[in-house]
Amino acid sequence: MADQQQSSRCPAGNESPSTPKKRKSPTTLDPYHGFDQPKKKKRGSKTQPPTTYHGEIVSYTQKTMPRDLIKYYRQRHSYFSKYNKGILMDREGWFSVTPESIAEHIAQRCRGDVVVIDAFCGCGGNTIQFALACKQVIAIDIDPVKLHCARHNAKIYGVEDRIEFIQGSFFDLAPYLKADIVFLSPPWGGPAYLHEDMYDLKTMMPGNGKKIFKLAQQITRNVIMFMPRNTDPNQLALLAGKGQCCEIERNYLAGNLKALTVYYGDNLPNWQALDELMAEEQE
Ligand code: MGP
Ligand code: SAH
Repeated sequence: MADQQQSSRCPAGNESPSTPKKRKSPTTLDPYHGFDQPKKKKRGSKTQPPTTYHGEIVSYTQKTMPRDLIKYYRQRHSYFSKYNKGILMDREGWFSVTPESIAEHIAQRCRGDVVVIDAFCGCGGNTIQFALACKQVIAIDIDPVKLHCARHNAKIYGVEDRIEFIQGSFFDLAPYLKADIVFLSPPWGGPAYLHEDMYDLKTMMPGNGKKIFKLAQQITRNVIMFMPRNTDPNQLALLAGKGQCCEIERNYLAGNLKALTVYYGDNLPNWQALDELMAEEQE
């Protein structure tokens, strides 16, 4: 079945249809610091040691993949169509990456001469698609391992020259940034986000979803949030503010609901772009 995106246009306040692994804070701004080249294969040894960066495995195989992440490994080509070209992802990257067709759809809704901040870029699933559709991307991640993977993956897609990678916390960097659109896909607290019937924005890590949204709104009113599929839609609508609209889009992959994307702002939702894109996607 083809990937589908469903949208609901909902006024604020109305009923609408619809912990990341802690790492020591980085001591250097050089995302290549500590890069461990894969060791040369010893004569007679059968298995190649995995590629690591700062001691983290960034290149898993079916054999080295932890059992709890095997379901993600099976979906590898839906995350990156160029997976076989040497895509790198660390453990958290595997269960957080936005599937390529969904990332492409979101980016195409923003396409044009615009600068986009990907405030929590991870291994680059969204960053790469924004770079393919938009003028420039500012890709931020607190974790140097993620930035290393994202930069490497962007090279595979030939878009690294349109991305400025910044290592740091979005909370610290936000007051200094300018852009037309801010995209937010923060950690949801790991795959356990589905344990609750309804995901509460307040439990979003780091901090609180509302706080992250308000910070992004100080950069631009055009904010996109990538959210768990079980998020309370009322909470999402209320973020838009009294009398304001937002759009809650359900993102499907092969018929399975994967996530919600919420569009807020003066230029988003862009209904005309959405209508054009839906027509293109149905062709
Ligand atoms: P999932 O529900 O953990 O896995 O994540 P799966 O196998 O796709 O779902 P299943 O129910 O079909 O088995 C679904 C999607 O949500 C992932 O592909 C990611 O795009 C996104 N996602 C998941 N997590 C845990 C996070 C997260 O912490 N942060 C962000 N930004 N995205 C996440
Ligand atoms: N959209 C991404 C996945 C994002 S996962 C993709 O498609 O690949 C969320 C990311 O937020 C993780 O990589 C984590 O390292 C990062 N992160 C956590 N706290 C952060 C902070 N305070 N500032 C910036 N990035 C942060």
